[in-house]
Amino acid sequence: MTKTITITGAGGQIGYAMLFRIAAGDMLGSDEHVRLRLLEIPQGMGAAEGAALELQDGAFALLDGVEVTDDPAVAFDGANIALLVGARPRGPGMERGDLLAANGGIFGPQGRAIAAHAASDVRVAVVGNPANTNALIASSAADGVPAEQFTALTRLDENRARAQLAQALHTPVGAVRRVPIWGNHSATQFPDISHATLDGEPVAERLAAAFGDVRAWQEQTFIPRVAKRGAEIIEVRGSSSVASAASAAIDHVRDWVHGTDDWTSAGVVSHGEYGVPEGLICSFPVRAVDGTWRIVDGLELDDWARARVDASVTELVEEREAVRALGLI
Ligand code: NAX
Repeated sequence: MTKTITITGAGGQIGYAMLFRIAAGDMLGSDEHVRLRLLEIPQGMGAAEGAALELQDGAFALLDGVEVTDDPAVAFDGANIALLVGARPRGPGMERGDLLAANGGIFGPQGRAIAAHAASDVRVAVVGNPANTNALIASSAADGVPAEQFTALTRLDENRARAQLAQALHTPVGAVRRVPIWGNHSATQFPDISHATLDGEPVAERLAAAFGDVRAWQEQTFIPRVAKRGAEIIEVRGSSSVASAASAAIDHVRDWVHGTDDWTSAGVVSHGEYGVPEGLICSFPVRAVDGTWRIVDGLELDDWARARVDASVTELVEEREAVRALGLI
């Protein structure tokens, strides 16, 4: 049966980078037909309509239709997958409260439209920043939809972390696994290499041989490089991460639907795991089993790692308090 995929902000950069890969089957597989619903605001409609024309010209065998709309009720009708990419960027002089309020005005109504119109099995992945708290706002507004169906993208951070670790170990990235992101998709995130493996073997000794003081390397080089990679891309490319973000969003949904053979990372609702307050959308090490994210349990966090996780979780708590004070959740 054809799957309905809704992409918000589809006329933007990340939208443009993901549409053609989804139509080609990179997300749901080469035997799954898709119908795309592109949601934009009036100013973005032209770009989305142009992308729809190009999708038509791609003659994708798996693409059963494309619809462009500025009406969330139409966009989310029957949606099985919703990629919430469109968000309000931080403008000059905008405080964090202003940013959260502006995004609440987007993600609250979208959450309500999802509850009213999407398929009951809808899987929502929020890309638009601040992604974790936007996902929380949408989930809170989506009465009757289990919070487990709302997630925030931290896969780009994980992919960056795995790639940096692979580079440090002079190895192809595919061999490096178990580098989860904990916390918020922000500069406070904690990319954790303490469980990392290379071809299934722990990397600790190799890192010690390469860097001596591995903790110092993590603190001074690895973590800042990963957490500030977005800024580095802007500096070098002159524009924010686009294709890598689209690719990570596709990885996230593909794994969620088809399952994982090892850990990955996703912002998912906390039920109190690892002491993270219940209800926050927090990034954890996860596996996808039977179409559901499961937080990897029983991992040891030493005092240093615990402090890193706590710092990022504190930021998430503050964001939640701010949106609560604004009446957005
Ligand atoms: P663009 O500004 O190119 O595109 C955003 C699009 O969203 C625009 O076309 C705009 O018209 C549309 N839009 C705005 N409000 C909307 C609404 N209410 N309904 C539907 N569409 C709406 O930004 P782009 O580079 O595509 O980035 C999109 C978002 O991804 C940003 O919030 C960005 O910060 C975030 N990112 C998140 C990442 C992650 O890992 N979670 C990484 C990449 C990226 O920074």
